[in-house]
Amino acid sequence: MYRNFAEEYSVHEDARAMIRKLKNEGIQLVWDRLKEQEPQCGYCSLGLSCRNCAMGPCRVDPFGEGPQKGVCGADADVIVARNLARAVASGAASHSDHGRDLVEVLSRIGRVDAYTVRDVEKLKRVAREYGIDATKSVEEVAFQLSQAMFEDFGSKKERIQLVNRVPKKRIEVWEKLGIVPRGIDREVVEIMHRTHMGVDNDPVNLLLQCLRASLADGFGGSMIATEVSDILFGTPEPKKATINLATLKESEVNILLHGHNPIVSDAIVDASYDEELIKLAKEAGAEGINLAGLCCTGNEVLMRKGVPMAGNHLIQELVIGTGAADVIIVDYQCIMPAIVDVAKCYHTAVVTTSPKAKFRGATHIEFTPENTHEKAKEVIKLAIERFKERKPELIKMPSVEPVELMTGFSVEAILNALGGSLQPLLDAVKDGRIRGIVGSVGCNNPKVKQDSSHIALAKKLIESDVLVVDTGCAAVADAKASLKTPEAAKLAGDGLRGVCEALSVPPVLHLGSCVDNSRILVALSAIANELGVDISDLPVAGAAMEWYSEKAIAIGAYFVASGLLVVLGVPPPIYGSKLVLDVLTDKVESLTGGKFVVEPDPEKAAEIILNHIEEKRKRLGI
Ligand code: SF4
Ligand code: MSK
Repeated sequence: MYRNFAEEYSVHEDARAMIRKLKNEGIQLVWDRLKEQEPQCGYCSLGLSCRNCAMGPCRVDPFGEGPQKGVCGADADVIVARNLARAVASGAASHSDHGRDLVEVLSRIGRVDAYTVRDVEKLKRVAREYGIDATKSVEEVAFQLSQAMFEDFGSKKERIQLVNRVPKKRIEVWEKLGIVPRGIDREVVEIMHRTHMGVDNDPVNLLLQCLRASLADGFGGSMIATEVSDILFGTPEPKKATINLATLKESEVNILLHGHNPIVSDAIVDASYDEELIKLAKEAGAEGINLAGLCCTGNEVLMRKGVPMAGNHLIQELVIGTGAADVIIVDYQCIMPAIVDVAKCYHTAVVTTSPKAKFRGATHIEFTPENTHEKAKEVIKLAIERFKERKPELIKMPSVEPVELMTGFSVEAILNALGGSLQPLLDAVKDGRIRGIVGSVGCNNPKVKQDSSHIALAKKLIESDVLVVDTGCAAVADAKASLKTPEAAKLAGDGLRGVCEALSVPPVLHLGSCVDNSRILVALSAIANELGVDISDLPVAGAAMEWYSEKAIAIGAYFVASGLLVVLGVPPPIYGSKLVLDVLTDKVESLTGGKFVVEPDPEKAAEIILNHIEEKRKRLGI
């Protein structure tokens, strides 16, 4: 009998129950594959391997005994910086291509019936920022805004539009460093050019381009994704919902919504109310149609529609193990190819929807803005068919109750909760009831016990009167630990507790998905503008304790470029270069006011953040 590692892999009983079940059924999981990979390549972990050309692949010996240069002559500093830059490019490209897909839908408003503008006020507000006459028809304004946003992706502009939201002082910092993003695609392409053999061989120059491309993500691709999602699907408002694997209902047809972009999932939510489909489900023996989210697509529909959330990144294989997941419909990003293999052991259909994200062994049902209604119904019908094929002997739901949470804290919703002005929040920060604000973001990584670091960090911070705002998988982790209910205020220090109780809000606010980290940038820019200071002066920080994705590197980089201290709980592959490490964890602070700190221990990470916040408070004289 092999050892079952469930308790070591996750802090949650729903996950542990499924790990035990799947292991007993002999199914390989992400943690098994990690073990198979160990020991992982030391050169790659340090960032010291390069395969950018056919003279290589090359490696630099970190102990100074073997080769110190690649075949072309690139040394450790250049190789590490180039690798990091390519990771930032990939992360920025992922968020931004997601944003572009939304702009494409925006450009078709009035020409396709599946989509409409649900927040006209926001459409007009954002259009005015782009210098568009917002008095025209909704269709015309939507079209013009889409065209203006497409321009942000190109290479004709000197600066993308939404960077103008930051304080003037911040723009000046970026101008001085030559890192104002000019075009979203342009900055990503320029990284790919500069990291080709024989182009940019100055590691510091490469790192500056990393910051520029990351800003093109934060204030470009990601911010556009958030703004257009709000325009099309509604700006989130506070609402209650439930979370964990118990949100799946054994008696209903279960459809999991996985990936990142709300374009498809929003249509599935609408179709799930279709009387005829509900009737079909009942004829098949189900009590109804139940939806549950995974990862950031889950966050999108949770924030806007209160759709229950099954879990975050490391739950995606486990959810299939309930034996009650009839369809997992995916768009793109963070979808492990392994789910197709796990699904084969059950009756579950994995449905891919995007021409740019196909999986071998999955059912491909391609969604376009023109066919969305019809395809959404097709997916639900497929789920009903699969429901009939369930294998009762393989069904086992975890014996836990769904956890309640409060979600929907867009910047607009936070302002509403504050009575329309930032002043009450600023007063609480000034008088010390709230010591500071921390954005806890990013993924799960099987190298970290699932959710343990996210939760420990959030608890320590709120206990110390620091307001936590979270997104992505970190947000899901905190919600499962019941930190997103107004009652969780009793875990906070006296000051934060008083503020939360007065406003009836949780001490950990859910701001949304990964692209919604742009909401944090918007909020911090507004606070800094209100106080007449730079973002880097604020008592704020970021943390990505369990990150795995290149997107998280891009997010961390745009936080640092914006002047924030960012704690990473998983070491990035930069330790092969003293210079790169030194720049990113120290020297960059004198340039942007922000820097990275690598600290896997959440207690120590919290200490570092709290000291940083107190230091900033002292300098602000508050
Ligand atoms: Fe080797 Fe240089 Fe080619 Fe990289 S670019 S693989 S270091 S020769
Ligand atoms: S889904 S990027 S695992 S947060 Fe955005 Fe989660 Fe990280 Fe994907």
